[in-house]
Amino acid sequence: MIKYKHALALNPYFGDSTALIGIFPPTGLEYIATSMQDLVGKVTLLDLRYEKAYQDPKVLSKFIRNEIDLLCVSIRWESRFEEICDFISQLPPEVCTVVGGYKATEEVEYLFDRCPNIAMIVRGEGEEIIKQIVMGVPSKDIRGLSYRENGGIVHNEIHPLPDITKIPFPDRSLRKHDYRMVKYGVQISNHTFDTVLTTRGCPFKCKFCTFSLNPLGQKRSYTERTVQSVVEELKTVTADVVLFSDDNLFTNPNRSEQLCDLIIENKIKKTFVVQARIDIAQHPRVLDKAAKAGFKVFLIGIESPHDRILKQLQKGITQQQVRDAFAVLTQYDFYLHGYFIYGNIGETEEEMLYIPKFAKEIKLDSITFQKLRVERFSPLKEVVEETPGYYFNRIGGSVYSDRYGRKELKQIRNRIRSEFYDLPQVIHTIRKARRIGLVSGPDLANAFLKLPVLLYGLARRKMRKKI
Ligand code: B12
Ligand code: SF4
Repeated sequence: MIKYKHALALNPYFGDSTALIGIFPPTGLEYIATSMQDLVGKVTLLDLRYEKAYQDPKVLSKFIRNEIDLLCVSIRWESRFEEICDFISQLPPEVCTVVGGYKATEEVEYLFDRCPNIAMIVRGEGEEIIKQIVMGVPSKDIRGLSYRENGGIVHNEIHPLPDITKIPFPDRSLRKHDYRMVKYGVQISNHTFDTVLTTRGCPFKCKFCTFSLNPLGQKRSYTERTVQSVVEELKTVTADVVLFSDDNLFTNPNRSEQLCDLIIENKIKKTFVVQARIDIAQHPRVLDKAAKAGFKVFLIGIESPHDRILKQLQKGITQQQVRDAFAVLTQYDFYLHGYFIYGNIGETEEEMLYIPKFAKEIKLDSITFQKLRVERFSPLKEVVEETPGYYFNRIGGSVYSDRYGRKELKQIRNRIRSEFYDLPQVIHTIRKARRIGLVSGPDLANAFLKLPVLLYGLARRKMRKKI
């Protein structure tokens, strides 16, 4: 007997902030929709970024009232959290509403309080939990579930992490559209985008990072899918560009090599984007194969050019190792993007401003740099709390110090940006992106023609931030 006739899996995010750029599908929600699809009458997957009419909660509520008996919402980001709460609160209270996701797991009590229509919150990885919900297992027997009962909230014990070798990969046929790079309503590239997740967890223990800590503070054990199943999934992907959204695709270089071999053997022709550590430079054979298999963009966590700070962050690398790694990586025609953190404990302005110089010395094509942040379970939280003069205003927020407050760090950020992204660098970046096929000539011409719309969107966003 099927308990729910029609479940709606809803990605509630839309809008035009950086965090909401519509480029990648909601991977976690797609895993959930796929896991429950054989156990309910029908699943509809709705990504509000692409559903203008349903961005109006009244229109969406009408659809839900008419069609839906189980509403499943994914809340993943800190960004826009309050707007998402407002939006969910306006949806029909009579329809059973389950939410899950990284941010939902961090904010269980708050969400129940803020959104009276939420009936259940799934904490952590939800594939097995949602199956039990739709099969009608009593709430008290579902581990990982928080739910309302007799006017109170019950939190069941934690669910064991699911075995990712047994979880079905996202069923792309549930989607209604392709994912494209759209910014302020302007399509930046003709390419279509997708994500594939081949492992979960990361064995490293960098102090600032909560990637491999699930939002319950548990270390997510590093687990691999078989490379064969990854290739089976890739065969269902129609997008031109695929992000391997693993924390680090090269944690196990032998496996990465096998994956490249299989991609080549199966003639899968895509542009692959990967998140990596510099350690991959020690495996030139894997890099050769990665280049052949279509790996073109490497997103690499460098974090700092300074050994003292790298040590403090427990990154497990040194400046010299970064230099040696880039001497190897720049031999390939990869697009190399580096992530940095500034505003670290004890870091001086001069040290922060070395980031753009260093990034140019090692020949990075582009960089992003973020202020040091403290997450709920980040090991760094204690260090900040114990260091005189350093503080943070909220969990998930930036770390400031008496010497470097919001204003000072903003000025430093602007200087890092302008020193790295000078005109020659911008020209280099665009040329490289074009040469390796990330953007085409017509894409650039189109973006240029739509420049006024892009600038207007940017200005509106800045205004909104100031308010
Ligand atoms: C890949 C990735 C990205 C990709 C996006 C991929 C995508 N598909 O959207 C990119 C590179 C674009 C990205 C960007 C950003 N990211 Co990111 N990203 C990740 C990463 C590494 C993996 C996410 C993932 O695919 N996980 C695997 C899936 C299966 O897990 P999941 O999403 O958590 O879903 C499971 C559960 O949460 C739950 N679940 C989820 N939804 C629902 C719904 C229901 C109904 C139920 C029952 C269950 C459920 O079940 C799912 C299946 O197990 C995570 C870290 C991590 N290891 O999780 C950070 C992470 C999610 N990102 C984070 C951040 C901050 C960002 C940025 C804001 C960074 C920035 N400053 O620009 C941007 C903004 C993204 C945006 N909205 O556009 C934070 C979020 C923290 C927070 N509370 O806000 C994380 C947790 C990293 C961290 N600890 O800092 N990111
Ligand atoms: S920064 Fe990268 S390598 Fe370090 S723990 Fe996080 S995901 Fe792993």
